[in-house]
Amino acid sequence: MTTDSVPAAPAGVPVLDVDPFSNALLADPYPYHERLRAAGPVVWMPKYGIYVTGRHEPVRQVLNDHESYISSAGVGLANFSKEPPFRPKSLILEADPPNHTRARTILSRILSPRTVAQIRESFAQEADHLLDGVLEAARRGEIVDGVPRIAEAYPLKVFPDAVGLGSDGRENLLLYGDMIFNAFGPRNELLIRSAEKVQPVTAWIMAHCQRAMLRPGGFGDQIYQAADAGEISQDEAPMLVRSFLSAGVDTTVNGIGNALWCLATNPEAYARLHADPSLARQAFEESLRYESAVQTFFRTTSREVELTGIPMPAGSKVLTVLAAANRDERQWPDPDRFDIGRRPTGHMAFGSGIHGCVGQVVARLEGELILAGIAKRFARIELAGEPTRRLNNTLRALASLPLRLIPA
Ligand code: QZP
Repeated sequence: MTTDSVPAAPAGVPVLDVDPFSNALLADPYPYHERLRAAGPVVWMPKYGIYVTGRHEPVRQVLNDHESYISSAGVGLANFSKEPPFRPKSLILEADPPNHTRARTILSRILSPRTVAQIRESFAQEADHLLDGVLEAARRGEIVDGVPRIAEAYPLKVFPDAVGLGSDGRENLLLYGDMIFNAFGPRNELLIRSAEKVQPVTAWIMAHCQRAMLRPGGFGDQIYQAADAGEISQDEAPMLVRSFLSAGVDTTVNGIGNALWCLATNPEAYARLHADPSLARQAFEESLRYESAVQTFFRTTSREVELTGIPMPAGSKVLTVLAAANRDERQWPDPDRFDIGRRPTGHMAFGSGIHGCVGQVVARLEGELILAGIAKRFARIELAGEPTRRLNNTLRALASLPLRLIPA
């Protein structure tokens, strides 16, 4: 975005002059989130000329009013009615009804609770297999890096298997995820650096959206079956497969990585989980609230609209800070406490409304199975060194998480 395209500060709106996509705020977002919530229900950020909300209630309002706050102008900083999208628009993410509805209907059928019942057994076996290997390493006294060894390994195995991809080249899924989640932010160093490798990665992704690359019966093939049935065109099918490959890996990798970090840094919570592994699902949910993998995304106003009494003109970009809403003291008692005993119903980590995460049943399944499998095998889980972060404009991501896992 060039400086002269940034709108002037509107009268009467609190101003917060920070760069939420700077390395400093991405590395340590919570003090900034507190300032954001304290400054007002909606604030203006002059650096990008955007409205920003970090309180639970206005975030919920924005995400539940898809007519006033549209997605077809992009859910990143870029306004697609003023600049071309960096890649062909997603048929589901960057769409409004009625187009969105057609795509959503297909994906929610493929990712239904019935599907989860069908895949649960194989996902559980894979979790057991992976964690048995980790247990052996722990018995040999090895320090395990929880990021590649668990958080990346598990989703990279089970999800592409379910989509129906072969096993070669899956590292492209992580590179692609890093790029597209950076691309929801400004064209800063992070985006420029992850986009340097974009050409071969995008070529790999698009090639693997073709029907011939997808095992019959898998999630990817089921999209082509929907095209066969006339629900979408044959040209749209690979684009919907692209949504699986865009949204299905980096999100759960970081959801699981962040959950491991929460448990390694909260020994009382881990002790409770170890004593009762049936808390795994709730523990994963609390980690989504406490360390939301997807920290933010945008909407664009379709008309002049008032949010908590603050008028915003048509065509405004509105940043919803999900991670800040998830620690809003107006919504949660003791929000900065990681408490696996709470049921964090209404957290915003999966979004809300018609665009709420369509894959959330699969994400929860993966999180539950990994946390339950760890809880059963290990008496304690401790940091064996300083974790390092992978900064990303949208994701809260770890680069490494050295763990000492003490077998039960
Ligand atoms: C990414 C797509 C948190 C969301 C922005 C994740 C996401 C969802 C969908 C797609 C990509 O359809 O490409």
